[in-house]
Amino acid sequence: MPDDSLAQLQRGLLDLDMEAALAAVHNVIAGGNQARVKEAVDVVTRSLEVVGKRFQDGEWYLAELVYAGEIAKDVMNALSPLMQSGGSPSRGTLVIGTVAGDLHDLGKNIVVNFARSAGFAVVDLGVDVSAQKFAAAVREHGPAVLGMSCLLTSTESQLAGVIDALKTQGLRDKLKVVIGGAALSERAARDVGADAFAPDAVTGVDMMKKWSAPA
Ligand code: B1M
Repeated sequence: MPDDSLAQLQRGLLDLDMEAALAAVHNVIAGGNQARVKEAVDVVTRSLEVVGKRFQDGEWYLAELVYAGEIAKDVMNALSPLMQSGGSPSRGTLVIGTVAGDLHDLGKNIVVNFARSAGFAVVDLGVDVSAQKFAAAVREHGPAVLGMSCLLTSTESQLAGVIDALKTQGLRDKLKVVIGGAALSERAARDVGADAFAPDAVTGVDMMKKWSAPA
């Protein structure tokens, strides 16, 4: 019988059916196939684009956006252990968080999982992280890379605030800064003085690998 778990996962997310989505993801996990795990992450990402479009077009309201986010979070939490298949950290440290005022974390969490899997020690500061908290974590952990996630146009200015705080404290030259998230672009990276914009988690972690010592 063909395995339609990924189609079922997509239907679960877009029909707001938590039970169906979780049953589908558990089938994927039970299969133990790493490539299918990556495909499942892609299905979640693509489905959330549809969710965002429905919200933007007024077809769905905040309640639906919130619930779709909760389903996606539970699905990603289930997949998370399988996304961290790497060995012991050897590439240095990544400090990462979502900027102040922004509570979106699904994309950041994917970056965290991929980075751990690639051998980075990751310090995840969570969401709604102030410039001072980013700077304090950089001072404390001395990372090779600082990653910031930002999904809201209204919080884009926070990125420059963090980089200013790093400069003021003499920390900016000691690390690379990468930004990512739906609100951003390469232009945003140039404008705020980041080293790079990552359109997706794989590209972001590939950049980090190039910047850091080889594993
Ligand atoms: Co909100 N939301 N949301 N939301 N939400 C967006 C972002 C929006 C585009 C939807 C829309 O209108 N089309 C819109 C922002 C518009 C704008 O500012 N331009 C929006 C809005 C308006 C809002 C609220 C203001 C709604 C309201 O309250 N009226 C509110 C804000 C709350 C707040 O943060 N203060 C809000 C709330 C929420 C939920 C909490 C309900 C939920 C988030 C749940 C959670 O994250 N735990 C949610 C969701 C789910 C979305 C959408 C639908 C999906 C986001 C997502 O997780 N995508 C989103 C629509 C969209 O993005 N098209 C939307 C999947 C994820 C894997 O992708 O995060 O882009 P993404 O990450 C990718 C890459 O961008 C990249 O790698 C990831 C994987 O490849 N990446 C990095 C991300 N960070 C990176 C960091 C890196 C490198 C790469 O290095 C550091």
